[in-house]
Amino acid sequence: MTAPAGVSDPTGGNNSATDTDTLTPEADLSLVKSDGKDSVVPGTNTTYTISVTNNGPSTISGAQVSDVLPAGTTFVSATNGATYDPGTNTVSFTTGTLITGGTTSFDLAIAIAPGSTGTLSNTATVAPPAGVTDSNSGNDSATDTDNLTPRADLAIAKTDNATSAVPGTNVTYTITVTNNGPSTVTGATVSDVLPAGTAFVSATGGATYDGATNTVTFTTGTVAPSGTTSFDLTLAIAPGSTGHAVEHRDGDTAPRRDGPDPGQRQLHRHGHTDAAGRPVDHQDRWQGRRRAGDEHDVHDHGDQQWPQHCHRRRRQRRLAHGRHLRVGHGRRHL
Ligand SMILES: [Ca+2]
Ligand SMILES: [Ca+2]
Ligand SMILES: [Ca+2]
Repeated sequence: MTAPAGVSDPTGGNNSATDTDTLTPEADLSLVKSDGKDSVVPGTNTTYTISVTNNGPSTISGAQVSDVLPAGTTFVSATNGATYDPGTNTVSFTTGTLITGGTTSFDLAIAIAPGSTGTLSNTATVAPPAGVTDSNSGNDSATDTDNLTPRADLAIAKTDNATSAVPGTNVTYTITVTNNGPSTVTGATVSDVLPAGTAFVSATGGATYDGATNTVTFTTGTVAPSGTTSFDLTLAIAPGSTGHAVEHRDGDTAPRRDGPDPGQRQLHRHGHTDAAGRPVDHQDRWQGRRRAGDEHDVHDHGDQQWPQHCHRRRRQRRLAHGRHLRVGHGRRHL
């Protein structure tokens, strides 16, 4: 400030003044988080996209996002420089510079434990850089919640480890349930309707027999993916049994027998394992009447995944005491 011409200012020291303000950047940061789903399957992964937006008014740089992984999950991967600290079980992400209206994001993949139940909630939170005030804290966190919907491919196999049975004796089947995942299961039920000409003797593993329905029922405990559980079922074969049964097996469908069907015996299987534990996709077996002196055809057709491929046809004559005399041709490819 300077006095007009002709005016003297006796005190020059008070003719200038400076106002200094500390700049206090202010930005409303907001965060959204979603995996785009309402339900997820235990034993699989899910991937969240976590986005931060600067709603202004100031430009910011270096906002911090943190995400503590929920119980029952494990870190798989993250993009855009986000890091995982096992010590704190936390994923951290630092934004670059965000002008007003600017957005940045990263993806976070986690694995959900196969035995998880209920819901899965995962929260991420953004905090402004040091010296920046967030004028609205109500949008700094976001939680994605999914229903956990277990899914499991159950498979069943049943074998007595024999290809023939003698009337008047007992036969013991081992019935094995396999969980091919991805989720853990508890309390799967196996039911086995006993075929005509047999009587229940015993069962292991807590399996029970209901005489009214002629059905054996077995309930599994907890079976993790790739896990198996089994029980043994012993039946008595009626001494005069000349019948036969048609047995169907398909994946995890409970074994079913139909019959007897006079004069023949059929066995039709899908998706079981052979006596050596190898998977067999398909097997058909047909036998004629099984009385001493009768001839009957046996036709086996198996597609065995590793490595056998078997096709066999033979003609046999049944002798006394359950023995067979081969009277026909046979061929077998391995
Ligand atoms: Ca905010
Ligand atoms: Ca979701
Ligand atoms: Ca199945």
